[in-house]
Amino acid sequence: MSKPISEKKTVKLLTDMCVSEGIDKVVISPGSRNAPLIVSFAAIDAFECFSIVDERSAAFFALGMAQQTGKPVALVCTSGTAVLNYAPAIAEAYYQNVPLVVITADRPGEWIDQADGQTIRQEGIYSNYIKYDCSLPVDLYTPEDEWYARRMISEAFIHCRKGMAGPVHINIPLREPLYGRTVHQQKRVTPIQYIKASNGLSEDALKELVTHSHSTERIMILVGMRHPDETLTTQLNLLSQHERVIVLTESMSNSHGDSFIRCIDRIVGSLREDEGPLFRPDLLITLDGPVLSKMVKTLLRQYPPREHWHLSAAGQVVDTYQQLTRVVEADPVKVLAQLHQHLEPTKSRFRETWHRRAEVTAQIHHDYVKSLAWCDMKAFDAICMHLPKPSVIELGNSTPVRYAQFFDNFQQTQSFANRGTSGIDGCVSTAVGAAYVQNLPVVLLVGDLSFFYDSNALWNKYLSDNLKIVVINNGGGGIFRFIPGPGDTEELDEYFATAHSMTAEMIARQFNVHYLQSADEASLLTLLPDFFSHQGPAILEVLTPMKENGKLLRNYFAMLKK
Ligand SMILES: Cc1ncc(C[n+]2csc(CCOP(=O)(O)OP(=O)(O)O)c2C)c(N)n1
Repeated sequence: MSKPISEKKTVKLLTDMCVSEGIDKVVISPGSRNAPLIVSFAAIDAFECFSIVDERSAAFFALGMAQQTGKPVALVCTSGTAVLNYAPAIAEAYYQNVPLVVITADRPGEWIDQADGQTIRQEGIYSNYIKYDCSLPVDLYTPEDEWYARRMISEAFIHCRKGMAGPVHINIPLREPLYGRTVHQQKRVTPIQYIKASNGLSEDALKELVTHSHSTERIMILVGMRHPDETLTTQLNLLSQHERVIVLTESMSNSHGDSFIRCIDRIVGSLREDEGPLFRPDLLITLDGPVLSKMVKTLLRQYPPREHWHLSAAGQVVDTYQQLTRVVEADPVKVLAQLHQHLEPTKSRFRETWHRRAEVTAQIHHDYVKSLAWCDMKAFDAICMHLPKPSVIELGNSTPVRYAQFFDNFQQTQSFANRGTSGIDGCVSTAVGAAYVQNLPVVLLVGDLSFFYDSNALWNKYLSDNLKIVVINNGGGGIFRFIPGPGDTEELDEYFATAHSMTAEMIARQFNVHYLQSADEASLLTLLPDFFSHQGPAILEVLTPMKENGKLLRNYFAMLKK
C-alpha cells in the first residue's frame, strides 16, 4: 500500500510523471509553499532526496550530479526570491547542456502583485536560459485540466532531453491549505514518448511501431494542411492499399490518391451515435499541419485510438486528439516508407468500412446538391465544376474553406488557406501575393466580410492577370447562421453575422478590376466560363440568400445521417 502524500492532484501527477520518467534524485530547499512537493517527494521510495537550504548552492549541487550522470536531476523550492536564486545554476546548465528539472512552488495567479509575502512573477522567470517552461493549473478540476497538465509535464521532460540537453522549468501554483495528505487512487500515467529518428526509425523503435501496427487491424493516417509533396503522396498511396489502413485527407492536404478518403466531413457527419466505434482507429498516425475537420477531431476525442504517433520533422509536440503517445522527430516520408516495408497484409474490414460509407455519402451528397434551391452550397457546386484545370485555389476562412471539404473537385486541386491562425483579415492579400508568383490561375473563394475586411489588398500595383476572386456574398458572416449558439440570440444579425446589403461592385470599379455579378444558378453557369477566361484580374460576386444557407447546410447533415 502506498504512503500518504500531498492531497494536491497536480503534485500527485507531477511525482507520478517524475517516477515514469526515471527521475531518481531530487534536491529540496525548505519552504512552506512547496510543502505539498516536499512531503510527496520525500515519501516516495523511488526518489533519493537531498536537503540543502541555500537554493543557489542547491541548484549547483544538482548541476554537478546531472553533469556526471547525464540524467536529469529535479530541484524543488518555495516561491519568491528562492526561485531567483536558482538562476545562476540554470544559466550554467543551459550553456553546458546539463538536464535539470526545476520545480518551483508559486502562489495562485490571483495573489501575484497583491503585497503578499514571498510572491513574485515566476512564470517565464528564466526565459532567456531555459529550454521549456510551463505553469501548471492550480487544480485539476476537469479531464481537460489533467490532459493539459500531463502534456506540459511530458513536454518539459522531452525538452530536457531533446537534442542538446538542458534545464526546464515547471512552475506549480499551490493554494492553501498546503499540508493535507491522502492516499491517492493509483492511476497509470503515460508520458508522451519522444523518439528522434532523423535517419528513419532505429531497429528498436521500428520493431515497436511494427508490433503496434501488427497487433491492430485499424490504422488511420490523418493528413492535415501540407504543401504538395510527391514523395509523401507516393508513400501514402502505397500504404492506402492495405486493408487495415485508411488515409484521410482534406482539401489543403494537397495529397491525392484513389484510395484516400477525401471528403471526411461527409462521412463523419453521417455517423450515428452508435457507429463511432466502427470507424475509430487503434493506431492513429498524424503529420505536422493543422487538420480542419472539426468532425474528425470530435470523433477521435470521443473514441480515442489506443496509440497516437505524431511524425514531425520539427519534433513538434502537438496533441490535438488528447491521446498522444509518441512524437517521432523524423522526415515522415522515411518513417512511412519503413512502415510500408514491414506492414504485412492482414485481413481487416477497416478500409472497406470507410470506403463503403464514402460511396453512400457521395451519392447522398450528389442527390442533395442537385435538389437544392439557390444557396451557397449550390454556388459552390457550380464553381467547383468550372474550376480551370490545373489551378491553385485559395480558400477564405469561415465557410468557404469548410464548403470545399464537401466537394470532390476541391480535393483534386492545389488548395491553400490561412489556417495557421484562421484569421479573415488577409485572405485577399495572400491570394494577390500567391497569384503574383504563380503561373497557374489562382482562384480565391472568399466570403463577403472577409473580402471587405481585406479589400485594401486591391490597392496594390501587383495584381496579376491570373487572379480570379469569387466573393460569395450572403449578406454577412454566414457561418454564424450555421454554428450552434449565435442563431438563437437576438444579437445574431447586428453583432454576429453583421448583416449588410453592400456589394463589391464599387470596390472593383475603384481599383479597375473586371467585375461580374450573379444572383442565381443560371446566370452563374453562364458567367463562370467568361470569368475564368478573362484576360486580367477579375471579381465574380455571387449573391446568395442570407437566411437560407445555414438551414440548408443543417439539412445536408440531417440527410447524411439518414
Ligand atoms: C481577424 C478576424 N476577425 C474575426 C474573426 C472571426 N470570424 C470568423 S468567421 C467570421 C465571419 C466571416 O464572414 P464571411 O467572410 O462573410 O464568410 P461566411 O461566414 O459568410 O462564409 C468572423 C468575423 C476572424 N476569424 N478573424
